[in-house]
Amino acid sequence: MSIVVLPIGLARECVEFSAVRVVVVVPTYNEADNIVTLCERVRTSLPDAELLIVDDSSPDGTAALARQAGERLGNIVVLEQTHKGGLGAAYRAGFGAAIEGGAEICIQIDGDLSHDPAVLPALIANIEHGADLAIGSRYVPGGRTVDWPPTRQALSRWGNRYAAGVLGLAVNDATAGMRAYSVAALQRMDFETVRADGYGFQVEMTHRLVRAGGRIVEFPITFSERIAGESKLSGGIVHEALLLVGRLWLADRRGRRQRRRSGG
Ligand SMILES: Nc1nc2c(ncn2[C@@H]2O[C@H](COP(=O)(O)OP(=O)(O)OP(=O)(O)O)[C@@H](O)[C@H]2O)c(=O)[nH]1
Ligand SMILES: [Mg+2]
Repeated sequence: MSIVVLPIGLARECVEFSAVRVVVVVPTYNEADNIVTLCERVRTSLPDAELLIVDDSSPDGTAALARQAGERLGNIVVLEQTHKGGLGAAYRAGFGAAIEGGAEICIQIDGDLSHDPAVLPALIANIEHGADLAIGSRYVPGGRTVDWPPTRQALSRWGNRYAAGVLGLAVNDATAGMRAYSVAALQRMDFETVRADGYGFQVEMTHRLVRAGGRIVEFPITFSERIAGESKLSGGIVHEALLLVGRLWLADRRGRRQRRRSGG
């Protein structure tokens, strides 16, 4: 496993963005109350980046609002899926389309304003300086969550400790939804075959990248509870993430045995 901790807090001025094609992938389901503000804030933070909204035909008209925002702000593409297929499917479709369009860095950010787009240049700066994945992390010094009830905080914090401990990830916030990936790393880790949805998707992606020898940086962020719209967190998503950790642990063990048998 190779995790290189690069200097965090790299300022926007360190990096010349104009040559790098950045696509910001935003999965949305019923985010009509948030999507326009999110588009405006991302555009302010990253004037040249493309925004790719992956919407699962939200009944509240999120996609139409995103398209209208695109007419005003420019460089916003809406990828409409036919049905609600979950977070993992939305990211797979979004990353695939971004790469096909020539992206060199893929960012992911939630559409509910829980993540502050002002942090995005710092995540990009870390990729520019050699990281394969820069995570906007709540659980490194300087990171925090605001307005989450204690039970939710405990579930997230201990869920992360469990996943990192069992899988040996050496990552503090493997479930984080605010990230930047280098496209070269995404291609190397074969992201289309990542199966999990919900928080599990983030954990499986992190595990894949660590096993592929990827370099990961965690950059401290403040995560705020959504103000508008409804959470899609369900018991099923938590259950999936717990089972996933077991599945990945077994796969690691099988891999180690096979390598031992073949003398590798
Ligand atoms: N395309 C798509 N987006 C989804 C789906 N489920 C959730 N999302 C979006 O993914 C992002 C994160 O989802 P949230 O509902 O905020 O879920 P969460 O962050 O796990 O839960 P909270 O912290 O309680 O808000 C938001 O932008 C959602 O709109 C889905 O099935 N398809
Ligand atoms: Mg959320």
